[in-house]
Amino acid sequence: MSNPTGARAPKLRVEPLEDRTVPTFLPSNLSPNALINGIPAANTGTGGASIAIGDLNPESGIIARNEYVIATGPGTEGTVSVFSLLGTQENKFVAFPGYRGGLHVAVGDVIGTTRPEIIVATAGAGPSVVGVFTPDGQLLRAFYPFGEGYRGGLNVAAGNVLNDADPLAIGTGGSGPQPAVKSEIIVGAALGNAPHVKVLDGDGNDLRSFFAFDAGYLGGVTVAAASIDTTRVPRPPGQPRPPDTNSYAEIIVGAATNIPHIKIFSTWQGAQTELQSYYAFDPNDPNNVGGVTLAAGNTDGSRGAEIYVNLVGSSRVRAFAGESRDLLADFITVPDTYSRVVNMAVGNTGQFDPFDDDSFFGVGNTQDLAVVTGDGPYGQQPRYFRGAPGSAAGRNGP
Ligand SMILES: [Ca+2]
Ligand SMILES: [Ca+2]
Ligand SMILES: [Ca+2]
Ligand SMILES: [Ca+2]
Repeated sequence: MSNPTGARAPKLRVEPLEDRTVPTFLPSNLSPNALINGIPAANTGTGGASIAIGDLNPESGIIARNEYVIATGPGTEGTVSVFSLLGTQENKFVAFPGYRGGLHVAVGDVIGTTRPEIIVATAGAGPSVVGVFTPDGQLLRAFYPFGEGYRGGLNVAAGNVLNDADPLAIGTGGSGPQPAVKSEIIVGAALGNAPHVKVLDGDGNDLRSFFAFDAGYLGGVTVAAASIDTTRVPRPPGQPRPPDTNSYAEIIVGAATNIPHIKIFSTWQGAQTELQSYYAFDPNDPNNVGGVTLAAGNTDGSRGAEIYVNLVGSSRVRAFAGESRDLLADFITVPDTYSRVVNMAVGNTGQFDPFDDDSFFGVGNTQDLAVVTGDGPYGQQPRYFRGAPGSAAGRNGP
C-alpha cells in the first residue's frame, strides 16, 4: 500500500488541565452543502444522532446495567444525553457550546480510571475537536486530532486496540475485579478529506496514523472497534499465560460515502495491518451508492465480534461474522422509507455480570444492537435488536 504507514504527525498540543478551556463555537447555520457521512446536513434536521453504550453509572451489587448515550445531529446546539436502558434520563450536557454541526459519540475507559468516559467529536464542518468527558459531563481533555486547521468533521470510536495486556494474562482467570484496560480513541476524517484514521490515547497523543483507503478517496471514513478473533492464545503447560494478543480490538473502517466498502485493521503490533477488505453490499447495484456506518461486538455468543453495516441512505443493516465474513443477517432497522443517517452501537442491553466479560467467554452475556436516527418515527429513541447465543442481532426482529 502507498499509505503513510505508521507515519507520526507532529505531536499535538495537549492542554494542561489547569489551562483547559471548553472549546467554544460561534453559533452559525451550516452550509447547505455540508455533509455528514454523505447526507446533506441541511436535510437532516435533528436527524444524524449518534449512540454509544457503556456502564457509565454504577449499580450496586454484582449485576450491572449499561447506560446509553445519545448525541444530537446537526441543526441544533450539540447535546449529549445519558439514559438508563429503561429510558430514564440520567444526565445531559452541551459538549461544545455554540456548535451546531452535529456530534458523534463513543464510550470507553480512555483515561484508565476503570470507569468509562464519554468521547464526543464534532461531526460536521468547523473546528474538528474531540472532548473526553466524565459520565456527568465534566470535560477532562480536549484536543484536535488533525490539528486546529482541519475543519472537516470526525467519526469516532473507542476500543482497546493496543498497549494494555489482557487481564487473563495476569492470572485473574477472568473473574473478580479486573485491572484497568485502557481503550484508545479512534477517529476517522469525514467527508472531503483524505481517508485518514488515527488512534489516540486519552490525552490526544498520536499512537497510530494511517490512510484507510487510497489517498484519492475523499468520501470520509466511518470507524468502529471490537475484537473479531475467535481463538485465544493458549497457556503453555506449566507456564504463565502469555498476553492474549487476540483480545485486542481490531479497527473496522467503512467508506462514509459512494461505496459500501469496509476494511479491518489490527494495530497492536506497531503499524497497522490490513486483515480484511470487502464490500458489505453489492457495489454494482445502483441502489447501493451510499457509504456505510458501522458498529461491532459479540451479539451471538461466539467469541468474535459481529460487524453491523448500515447502508447510508437507507435503514438497511447487514451483520457479518467478523472473522469469516459470513453474512448472518440482513434487515431493515426503521420500518419505513427512512433514507437519512442511521447510527449504531453494540452493547449489552440487559442485566449482565460485569466480571464475566463476554468478549472472553462467549455465551451468557451476549450483546445487542442499538440504532438511532434522531428524527423520523423514532426520533431520539434507540431501537434495540437483541442478540442471543447462536443468533446475531437482527435475525429475530427488534
Ligand atoms: Ca450502569
Ligand atoms: Ca489500550
Ligand atoms: Ca482481536
Ligand atoms: Ca460473536
